Amino acid sequence: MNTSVDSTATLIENVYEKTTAQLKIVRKRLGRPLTYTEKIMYGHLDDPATATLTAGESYIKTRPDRVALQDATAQMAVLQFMLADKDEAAVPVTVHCDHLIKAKKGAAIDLPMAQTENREVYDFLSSASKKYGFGCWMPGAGIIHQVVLEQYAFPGLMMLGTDSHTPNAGGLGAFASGVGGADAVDVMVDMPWEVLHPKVVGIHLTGSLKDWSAPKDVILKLLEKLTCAGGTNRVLEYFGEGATSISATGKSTICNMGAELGATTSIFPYDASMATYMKACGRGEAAEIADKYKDILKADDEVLKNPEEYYELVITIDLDTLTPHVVGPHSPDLVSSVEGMADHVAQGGYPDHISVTLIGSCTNSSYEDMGRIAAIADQIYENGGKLKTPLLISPGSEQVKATIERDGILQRLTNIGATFLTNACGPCIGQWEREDIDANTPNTILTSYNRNFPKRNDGNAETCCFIASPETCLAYALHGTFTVNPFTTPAEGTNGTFTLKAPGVVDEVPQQNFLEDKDGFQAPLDERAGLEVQVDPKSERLAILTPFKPWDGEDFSELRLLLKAKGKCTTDHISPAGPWLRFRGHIDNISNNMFSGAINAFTGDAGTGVNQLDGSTAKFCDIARAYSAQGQNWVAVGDSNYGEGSSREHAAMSPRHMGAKAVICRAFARIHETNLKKQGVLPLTFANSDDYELIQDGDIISITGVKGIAPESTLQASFQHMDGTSSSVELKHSLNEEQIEWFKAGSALNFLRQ
Ligand code: MIC
Ligand code: SF4
Repeated sequence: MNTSVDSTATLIENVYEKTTAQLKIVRKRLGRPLTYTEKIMYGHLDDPATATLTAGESYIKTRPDRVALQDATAQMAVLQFMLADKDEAAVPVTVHCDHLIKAKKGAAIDLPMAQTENREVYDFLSSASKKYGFGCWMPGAGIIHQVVLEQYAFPGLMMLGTDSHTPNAGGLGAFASGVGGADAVDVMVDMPWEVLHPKVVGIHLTGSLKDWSAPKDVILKLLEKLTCAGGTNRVLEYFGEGATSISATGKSTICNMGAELGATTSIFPYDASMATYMKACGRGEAAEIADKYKDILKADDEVLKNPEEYYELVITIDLDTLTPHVVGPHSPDLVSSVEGMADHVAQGGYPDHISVTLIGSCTNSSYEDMGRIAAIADQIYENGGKLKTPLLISPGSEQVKATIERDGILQRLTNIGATFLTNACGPCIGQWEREDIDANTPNTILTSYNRNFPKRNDGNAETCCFIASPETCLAYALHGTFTVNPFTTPAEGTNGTFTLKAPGVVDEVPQQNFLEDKDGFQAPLDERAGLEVQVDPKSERLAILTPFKPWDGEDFSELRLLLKAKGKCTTDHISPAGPWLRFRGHIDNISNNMFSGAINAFTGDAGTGVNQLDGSTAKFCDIARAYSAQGQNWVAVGDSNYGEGSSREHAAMSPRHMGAKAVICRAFARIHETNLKKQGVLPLTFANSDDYELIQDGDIISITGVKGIAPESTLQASFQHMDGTSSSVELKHSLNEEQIEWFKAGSALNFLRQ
């Protein structure tokens, strides 16, 4: 395969022709109308004639069309790909350098600093891209999901990204799913991508957004209805006249944050807004081809007439009456209306003064978003108003940044004091070197990002992060507090007070199209003979991987309990980002962060427990190293929706590297459960969820049934307590036959290399 072919006409035509041919086969088998999600999934099946298609039960194997990797996860993905010994990837692949850039002073200073600081990682990714024929977007070019939207996504595409917000491309009608690096490597080495056949939830949008309400409020409302675990093993498929009324980038905001519900992906059917966007990005040809294949790019008419019959569940959101919302702190499903915010903050005891407002990120940095906040900025500027908080803006890409600069939007925002950060993740992923407050000071920030887990932005557990639409964020920035309703409260201006008006309709896309900026793009090379990947053997940031050991064929006997985590245990709790991002390519060094945010159920403390070898209290990573040094393996116990959040496979690789045999919890989040399976750690759930309560500090655990493990088999665990008593519990797993082979081989990659 020539990997330099990107979203060219040929690739798109090929995808549609294959989808059409495969759907014929599947339709004959099923004899019923299909949702849009099913059309893309079934159009990409590895074996449409025989695949078992039971939503929520069967695993399906599909052949995605492309893969995107971001720098923080690409390092492990590429290191694993190198172990597979291939000359090139089977599908087009792009690498995006976005996560490692720190935000401190603004783009002009921060970007060159990042280029120096992360040089060896960028050299590694750039040299690997050259050797294997990947496209590589260098630092400053933009955030993975925004660049994918601008350059590669199209309706009907199926793609994987090593980042949980990959579903952002659903705003252009793509089935785009976030996965760990090992899943991406499967597709890169020409193996199918296997996933539990998701159930499809229909989200019926009626009416159209009014006044201050924005696409963000649609997904915040859904988070209120479904909560963070509500999308697990589900696809959220939007439809209705409300869906058509939202711009493509607005749709992307909604799909992007479907990740906060744990959804496999989120998707909108093809419509005119998507064609408009692709044309403005210089991809009018993609829209023309999509127009020819309209029928496969939406749900069948029968489905839309009787949605209740064909979707697992239908949720209706009336955009006419939807009001602006704010979520947080610490979880994206803690939802309040703007009207209720003063009470919400008072009841929670959160600081009501907003210290900093941050707008942008992969979620909300479109041309339309920037236009809407510029319309608010004009009112502030013209009335001589002053923001009560600093305003930091992270554009999603150089294309957006250069275009808003050309069109005067950037100036309108700097008029009110906005600082523009690099086109990168920055404060969204703990790469924010804050200078305005001292470490550990309780404070509140407001962002238009997507995640707000503790320490997520500035590494300070005392920072309460709230999330809202860019419009709502800026309105609050004018008042600097949650105690007032920013839409109805007058603010001081030079000639008396003024009250903000909703920004109204602005251009969805620039009238003169986007300024194309491919300066930061290293195109895939066709001539690659003799090229080498650069890794310094003495590096503390990158280390060539050694394959994990295969399973020894025995049941697990006398394992230590490393930790019992209580409550939310996201991948940010298991393997935090921020300063640790620098070790994403070095498995041993990054493992020093393992479980540092996890709350010990026995003490309520984060990141520490008792080392049963000497009774001392220590960091979980140090205890694990001590157990490993004695040849003792261990188990981690978790609560519900364990591993929610990001796709980082480090949250599975570190436990594996440090001696974990199994993780046992009430329920897993999808990506993390797969990551554990891929790396050879058994993900197990309590058959009786209340058995979680039986686990005691210092337990010694033996698990039987590992030897005879088979799809749907159960395992038995005995927890030997320190007081001499013991508890026996039944455990379940969700491994299928092939996944059991991964476990036996020691990892999916070992299995592939056999
Ligand atoms: C995130 O938003 O949490 C991240 C950082 O983009 C992660 C990926 C990572 O940890 O590198 C994600 O969403 O998957
Ligand atoms: Fe980057 Fe934040 Fe988007 Fe993750 S959510 S890709 S860290 S901008």
